[in-house]
Amino acid sequence: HDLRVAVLGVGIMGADHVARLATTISGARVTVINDVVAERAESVAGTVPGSRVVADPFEAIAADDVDAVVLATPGPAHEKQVLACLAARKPVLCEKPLTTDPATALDIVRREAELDTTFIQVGFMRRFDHEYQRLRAMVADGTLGTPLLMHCVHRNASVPAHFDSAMVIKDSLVHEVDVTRFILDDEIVAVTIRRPAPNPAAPPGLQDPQLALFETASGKLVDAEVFVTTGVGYEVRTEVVGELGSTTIGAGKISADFRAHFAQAYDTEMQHWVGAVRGGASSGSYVDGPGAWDGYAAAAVCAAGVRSLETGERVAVDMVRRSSI
Ligand code: ISE
Repeated sequence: HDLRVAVLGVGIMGADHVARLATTISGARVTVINDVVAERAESVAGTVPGSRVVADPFEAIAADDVDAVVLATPGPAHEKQVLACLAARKPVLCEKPLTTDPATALDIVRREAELDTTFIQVGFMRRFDHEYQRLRAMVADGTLGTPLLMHCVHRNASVPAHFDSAMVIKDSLVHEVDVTRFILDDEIVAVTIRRPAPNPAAPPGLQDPQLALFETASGKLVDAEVFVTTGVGYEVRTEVVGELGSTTIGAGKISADFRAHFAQAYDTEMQHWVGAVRGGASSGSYVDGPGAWDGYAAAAVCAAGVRSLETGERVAVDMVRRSSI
């Protein structure tokens, strides 16, 4: 039978996932919908025949008509909800960030490692974008030679009113953190965040834009502009500079927002996840993509980034070795 999916959190991202599961993805259907705003949950459930609203997120996770869970709730809610999925042995696609701090992310990595199966996939969907996959292949197959530098641009037309300067790092720049790890197959060991004069059109107190510099374990440097109040559109560019040449993806592509911009990536991510969950019981893994470790590494790098934003200093990334798990 189809995979029965609960979607927790049906704001912008979660509602998009519900629509995707209902119209685009094969082999799965939404049976349970949850949101802290009851009216929003009812409204979205009304668009999905056969789905029902469960008001409590933990009851939704444990429900008998739920095989797997998509978490699109706010970041601070992820820790307890992911742990509840592990306790119920329910595969979970957790939207980024895995959790909002390294310590809780590391605890989740360790708790999952105690189980006999991998349950957690993290929603770093750019890894499923065909352009990013082409770029990674060019690095992996040596077309560019030894990668030396990456230059990134990540622009939003606007962000929600509650967005603060730390969220520019933890909610937006986090994608460049994961893309760096994905493309270069390397860990980030230090972060420097610089604060240019803020955009006069940015809300008071929001440090926007920000300029990040990542240093990787093998000595590469990655710079990233993150600018979330452009008032223009959604734009993401990534250039890899190697010893034999350079390649840029995303140049000239501007969209209304991230859902439109990365629609193919979100669709491919969700279809691969459904396939992995449906086939996972025997393989010992319900994951086809970034997992809890990737969520922890991103949280550790973002924590260093927020520290650097506060101090103006270069901050070393504090994270355990993967071999210690
Ligand atoms: C959002 O959560 C995303 O994941 C988008 O990719 C990012 O551009 C946006 O700034 C975030 O708020």
